[in-house]
Order: sequence, then C-alpha cells, then structure tokens
Amino acid sequence: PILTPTTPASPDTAQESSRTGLDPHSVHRGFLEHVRYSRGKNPENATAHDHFMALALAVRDRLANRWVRTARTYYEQDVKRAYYLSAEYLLGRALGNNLLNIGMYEAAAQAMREVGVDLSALVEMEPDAGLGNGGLGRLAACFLDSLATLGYPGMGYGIRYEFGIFTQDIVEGYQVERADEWLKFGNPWEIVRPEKAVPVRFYGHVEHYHGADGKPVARWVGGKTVIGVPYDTPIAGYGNNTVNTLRLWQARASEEFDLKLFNAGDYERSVVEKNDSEVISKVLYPNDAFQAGKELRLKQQYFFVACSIADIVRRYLKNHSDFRDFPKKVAIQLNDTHPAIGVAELMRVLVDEKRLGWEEAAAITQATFGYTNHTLLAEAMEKWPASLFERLLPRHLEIIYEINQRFLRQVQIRYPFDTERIRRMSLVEEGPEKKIRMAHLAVVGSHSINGVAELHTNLLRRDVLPEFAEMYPERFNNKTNGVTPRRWLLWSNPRLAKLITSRIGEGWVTDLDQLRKLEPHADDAAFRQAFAEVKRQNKVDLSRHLNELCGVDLNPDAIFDVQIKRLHEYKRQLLDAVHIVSLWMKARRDPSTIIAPRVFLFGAKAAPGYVEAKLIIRLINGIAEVVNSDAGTTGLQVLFIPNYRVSLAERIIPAADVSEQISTAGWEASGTGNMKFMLNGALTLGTLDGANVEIRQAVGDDNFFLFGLTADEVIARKRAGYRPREEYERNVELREALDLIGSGFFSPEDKNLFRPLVNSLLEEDRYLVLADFGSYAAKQQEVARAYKDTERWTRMAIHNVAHGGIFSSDRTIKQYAEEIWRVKRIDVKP
Ligand code: GPQ
Repeated sequence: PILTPTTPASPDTAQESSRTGLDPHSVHRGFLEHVRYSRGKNPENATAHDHFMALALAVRDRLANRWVRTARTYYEQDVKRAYYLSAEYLLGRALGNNLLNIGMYEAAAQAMREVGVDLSALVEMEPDAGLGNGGLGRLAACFLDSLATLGYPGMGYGIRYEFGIFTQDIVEGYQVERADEWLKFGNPWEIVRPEKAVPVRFYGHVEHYHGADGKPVARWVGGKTVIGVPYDTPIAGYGNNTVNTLRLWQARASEEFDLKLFNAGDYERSVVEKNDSEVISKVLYPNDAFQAGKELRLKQQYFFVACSIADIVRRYLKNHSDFRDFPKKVAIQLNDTHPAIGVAELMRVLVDEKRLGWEEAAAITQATFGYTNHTLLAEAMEKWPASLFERLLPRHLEIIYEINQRFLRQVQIRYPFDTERIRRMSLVEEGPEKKIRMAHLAVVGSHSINGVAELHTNLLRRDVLPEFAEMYPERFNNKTNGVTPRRWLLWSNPRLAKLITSRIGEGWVTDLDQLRKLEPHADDAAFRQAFAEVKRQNKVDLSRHLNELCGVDLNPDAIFDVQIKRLHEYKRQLLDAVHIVSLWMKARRDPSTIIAPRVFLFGAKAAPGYVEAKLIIRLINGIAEVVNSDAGTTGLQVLFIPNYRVSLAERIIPAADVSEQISTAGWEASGTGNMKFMLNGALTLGTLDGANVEIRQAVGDDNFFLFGLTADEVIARKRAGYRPREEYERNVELREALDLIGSGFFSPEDKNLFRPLVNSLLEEDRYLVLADFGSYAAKQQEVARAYKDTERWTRMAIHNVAHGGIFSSDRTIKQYAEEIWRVKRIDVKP
C-alpha cells in the first residue's frame, strides 16, 4: 500500500487531538510520527512491517498512561497482589486484542484507511507470541486478560524464551520442525528494565555455622551467577483503565567474557560461560504434559522462579519492614509444578537471607502459595533426581529434606505405624535413584490445591493425591477453567459478536452469563437464519484462507468437523482418523451411506521426540491424500492444517460445526478448546472427560453428542483385562479400516509404515480407541442426521452459545481471587 504523506485531516469531533488520543486523528498522527521517529523511514519507503511496528508503538503509547497509573494505584493503595508463576504463556497476537480492549479499533482502522493501509493486513504481520505448548499456556494468557478486565492487581511472571513453540512444516506428510524466530523483527510491546535485573546462583555449596546470636546459619556460596533481566509487556483490560504487567525474564551472563582468557588470546573459551548462561532462556521445551527430566529445564524453572520471588520480595519491602504481613499482600499461584521450586526458594530467602525462624517462614510460605494441578498423567508428574538437585541447587535440597522431615513427622503423628503411607507421601521417592516429587512439595507448601474441572479435581482427590486429600481436605478445591470471551468471541468471531450484540446488547463481553438472553431468540426464525448465515460466512472465509495456505478447495456446505489440539495419544486423534477411513470405505462401496458431506479438519503439533504422535500426523496426511482424491463421489474431505497456533485457532473455531473432544475419559484434565467451540456455536462430540462433563450439564443432554466409556468404566475395563483384539474381531467396519491402514494403503512408499500404530492398537490400546470406536461411529451417524435438520441444528448451536457463560475465564478468575488469593478489584481512575 502507498502511504499518503498528507498531514492528518483535522479532528472532526470537539475532542482535541492529543499525543495519545484515541480518536482517528491522533492515531493517524501517532502512527506517522512512529514511522519517522521510531522506524526512521519516510512514508514512501516504509514497509508493511514498518507500518505494523509504527501502529503497535502508537498503541503502546496509548497503553502507557494507564500502565503507570495502574502501577501507582496498586502501590499507593498498598493492595494485595496475585502473582501468577507460569513457565508458559501462549499469548498469540496482541495488536488486535489491544486495540479492542482499549476501545480504539475503529479509530485505528480509520487512521490506517487515511494512509492507505489495511488494518487487517497489518494485524496479519504480527508473529504469534508462542511461549507455551498448549492448554496450560493458553489458560495463563486468558487469565491475564481476565485479571486486567476485572481490575484485579495481578501480575504474570515467566520466561522470555528467545524461541517459542517450534514452527511446524509438513513435508511429504511428515512434521518437520523449524525454530520459531518470533523476535527476529523486534517486539514492539515489551520494555526491558535492566535496572531491575536479578542475580541468580547455580551450583556451589552450602556452609553451615553459628551466627552471632548463636543460631545456626546456612550460607549458599560459590557456584555461578546468571543475571535475570526483566522484559515487561502491558496487559490491557477490556473497557477499563487497568493495564497489568507480564514480566518475563531473560538470562544474561554476569560477565560478558572471561578477561583473563581473553587477554591470553583464548577468545573462544572466554565466551563459553556467557553462552552457558544465556542458553537458559533460549528455547521453550516443546513437550506438552510430559517431563523429559533435562538439567536445562530445571535451570529454567529455578531461574525464573528465583528472579520472580526476589522481585516480589523487593516490591513488598518497599513499604514493609518485616514479613508478618507478607501473605496479606502477596498471593503466589503455581501453574502446575513447573514453578514448584518456589516453595523452597521462598523458604531460603526468608530463613537464610532474612533470618526468620523456620516455623515462621514455613507459615508465611504456606499462606502465600497456591498450587494448580493440570494433569493426572503419570509421565507428566515432575520428579527430579536428588543428585541433580544436590549439584545445581544444594541449599534447596537441604530445605526440601527439612520440609519433608517435619511433614512426615506430622503424618506419623496422624497415622502411627503406617510406614507404607509415609513412603507414599514423602517428598522423596526412594528407589535405585532418589527423586524429589515436585507435586508433593507443591502440596505441602501451599494452602490451596486445585484441579481444573470438577471431574479432574475429584480424580485428583481420589486417585492421584488421596492421602493428601484425606489429611488436608480443606486445602483441595476445584476451579473449572475458562476462556476469555474478548479474544475467543468478540475478536475472533466479529460476525457472531455483532449479531449477539444486536439482540442482547454488548454487556455479554464482560458478563458472559448474559448470553443466556439469547435463549428465547432460538425460537425466532429470522435470528436462526442470521445465525446460520454467520456460520456459513465464517466457513467461506476459512475455506478461502485454507485455499491460499494449502491449495485445497473445501466445500463450505459440508459439516466442518474439527479436532485441533496438541497431538497426544490420549486425545485420540487416531480414533478420529480410523473412523474417517471406515466412513470412506463405506462411501466407496455405496455413496448413499454418506448422510451429509463432511470436511474433517485437524491441527496439531507433536512433541519432536514423540514418535507415535508424529506417525499419527503422517497417517492423517496419508488418509487426506486418498480421501480428497475422490471427494467428488464421497463428499468427504480431510485436511491437516500445518502449524496450528493461536492465530489459526482464531480463524478455525468460528467456522466449526462439530467440536471433537474425544479423549479417553479420565485423561483430559479439563480442555479449554471445547469451551471456545461452544461459544462459537459448534456442537460438541465428546466423551465424559474434563470440562466436557460440565459443558454437557450446561447445555443439556439434547444439545451434546455423547459417546464412549466413562472414567470409571475405563478403569473397570482395564482391571477386567481389556483385550482390544476382541473389539477388532467383533466390529467389521473397525476391522477393515485397521486392516487397510496396516496394509500400507496410505503409505505406498513404505507398506509397513503404520504397522506399529495398528499393532499397538491391537495389542495394548492404552487409550481404549477400539473400545470406544463403535459408540463413536454411531454418534457420528447421529451428528450427520442432525445436521440435515438445519433448523434443529441451528437451535442446538444457539443453545450452546446461550449456555456458554460459565466458561468465561472471568468466572474462573473471580473464584481464584475470592476463594484462594483474597485479592480485591481496584478501580484505576482515567
Ligand atoms: N496441560 Cl500438566 C497442558 O497443556 N500442559 C501441561 O503440561 C499440563 C496440562 C493442559 C491439560 O492437558 C488440559 O486438559 C487443561 O485444559 C489445560 O492444561 C489447562 O488447565
């Protein structure tokens, strides 16, 4: 686009144009100023990227006043703050969201039109901030939005990974990973604060002696020091003046290079230490709900937690002289066990550095921390070898042993002579290799332990931490996840948002329960038609985008059946895939078996080391190639969309008819994609797992396609000796689909490629794909029949939207704030 280098048209409103005004005139001027003074360009030679940066900086300018005012308000009122510690933040893009939240989207669009720039094209220039793997990281991002929107004094702490979740290419059907260079062209949102850098120690040893007061003192000395440098990102609330902070730590070497080596001419060795230090914040570990047990990962965890706690303590001490009120001013939430070392770190700071007695420090620590568990998967439970701890964090190991000794003494008093219980509850797992159980540390160090959906919390109490739930029942509670309606409805689905607002006003944006007011409109044929038209338009838009992206031509009249989430066996993309094969085989024999044409969409990244998951991606692509070749006769299409990420989800979800939430019951802690689909008028095809249970409760049995074993039935089936081969023998359609996959039909270049997948299904089938296949296939038939009845389908979809209110992360955050953190909403004055 050509930038018209005119001076902005004078403001047509009475409002005076100001340096950071939200009117088009001011935005126009701010943009041009940034083109010149921040980008150093003439309007004529500014690139599209310059335009993006200039507009983003103009928006940041407009956040700045609110940002400093928010900080000042919190400080002056000495409010209690909630600190969210998370190794992951899956933020996605910020430009559109910020424009919308501070109410300047229209002004920016007009200002851009005046200079001949298309705002929606600028939005597309921004790389996703992909500092997370999946649900856990995206939940943290939704929580930040809700904290700011509700006006809570909340702050996020994490790591400024130089490389976020990898970029996924699909090459000949296989996933190929590339580095995510999200910072390559600069990040307009962040502000670095080198003056607030924090030193962090690693390795070294502990000295014990007696202080002047005769009390024992421990001193952690020696080792190596790394510097944590904070980068702050503003988090704007919707429709208020609150701008909170996400503070991400980058690792910097404490010494640029070793002068002695440098002077001796050994340049290479002189920078080794620098590289060793700075690698800490280099890259996000790409495993979702899986612990790889790498030393660098433990370094990352301690690095950001130590920086954050030092920062929190520094802020507290600005206006307090002792620690008595610490829990009255500070709540720290642990996003899973990734930051659980914080329990030992706060103890170390209070006992070793601030010289508090153990008991007092322990009481403060426990009153400060809350712990959220996000998974029941055994392979995700973090356990670190004690030997690694001893080398890397010797003082923390001592502290953990001391916590454990005192804790186990309590257990012993409560349950005398129960040595088995003590063994199970210990923070230390004995065995060939001693290991520290981070979940137990988090539980013992916190006053609150929560799961993320009703079912998950119950299973956590019953199966994962039963002895802890028995000993401390009052600490366990549920906080069902939620999603922010700003990003996941208002921003991503403007057509639906507009239609909703036209009927019930705009109050739903910050009070999502108001969606209930849509219920009567389901009886209005005109509304149903408008609603269906929105969905159809969204499908056309998505088809157009996917055509540009992948060169496919999708049928927007087909059912858009979508499964987008990380690739994991428990999520059962394989169940979806095997069913597609069986549908296709039937359709080939008799096209009349296809009740309604259907487009199956997948999007998923597999952890780079997860062989089975990568093979499943290859299989889906193999199936797509075959099925798409005769889509004309079967009406079936399959597409694996490469590089699934937040910004793609924003396009896909509004266009979905069917939301596949088909994990083996008892495995998905909550799920949050399920909530986004529901809010966008897709119907859920799902098992009774995670928050699906609550979604079904909310919409009612008639508006949810349920299939599969329950969590208890899954356990019973396994206990009774599950034999998947019997399912295979029993079900002809299943058998022929598995046989076709196993035969190499979808991998002509290597006939045996998918044998391991098929064999594993026939021999073990850990996730009961075969056991649930029959009921899944039957339910899919019902879905197709229901879709044919357009009026009824649309009613069901409206019903889903109308009952989606409780899945707002605003509801979730209010519950955390009131029941765990005890923090209050603060009005930030304009
Ligand atoms: N989850 Cl432990 C992740 O995305 N990554 C993780 O490392 C762990 C959990 C997910 C979980 O699988 C989903 O069911 C939840 O909805 C999500 O966390 C947020 O709670």
